[in-house]
Amino acid sequence: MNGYYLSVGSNLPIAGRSPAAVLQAALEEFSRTGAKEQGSVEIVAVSEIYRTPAWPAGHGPDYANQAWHVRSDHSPQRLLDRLHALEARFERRRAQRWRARTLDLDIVLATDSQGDSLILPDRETVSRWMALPRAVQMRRSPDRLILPHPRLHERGFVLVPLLEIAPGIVHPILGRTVIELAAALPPEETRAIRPWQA
Ligand code: A4P
Ligand code: MG
Repeated sequence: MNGYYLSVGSNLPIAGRSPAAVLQAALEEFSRTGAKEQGSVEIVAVSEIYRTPAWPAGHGPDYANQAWHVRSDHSPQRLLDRLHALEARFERRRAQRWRARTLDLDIVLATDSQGDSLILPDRETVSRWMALPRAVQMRRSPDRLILPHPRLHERGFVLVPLLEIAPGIVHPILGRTVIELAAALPPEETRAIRPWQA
């Protein structure tokens, strides 16, 4: 069994449902279809839903963001395929990088059955994606699964929810825990993040 930590986000309503309601519906659908498909998927923990300003600043309405911890015997690629199918059921359209979206499901960290963090496809490739300058990030997106997610350590909207459910998980390239990564963020990355209901 692998452990998967997902960062889930939405900043467009569907059929009158708010982004937070979209995340709740996606979680229900994910648990329901998990039971029907081959291989098991178990939801271990789910964070609060947070309201986060769109990143980069000015790219659309606030997001609802949440972290999910899932245990599964799916390979990382098989799980990602399922997440893409779920995004499609929630009317996700892929057009331009970082544009507003109804549902985005990213795998940000994965652990093997021993609890050790996975690196995919290899350390060198992940390090290269992590080092990509901002202007190039905007133009290029990976055509294969990269783990940990190359931008995980930079983003308040990922780390704040993750902190609730995975504080001690170690980033296998940076050698730092989620607590340490969150503490190292510049204050402006987290200042405006608050619980969705507040
Ligand atoms: N891919 C590679 N590695 C992964 C991974 N670990 N998890 C591939 C998920 N997908 C991965 O992703 C592009 C390609 O990356 C896919 O083909 C997949 O196989 P995508 O979901 O089609 O495109 P995207 O969502 O634009 O890219 P990505 O990387 O998910 O975007 P970001 O960088 O995560 O930005 N602001 C706030 N406040 N909250 C947000 O949630 N999200 C984004 C999305 C921008 N701004 C945001 C938020
Ligand atoms: Mg994505």
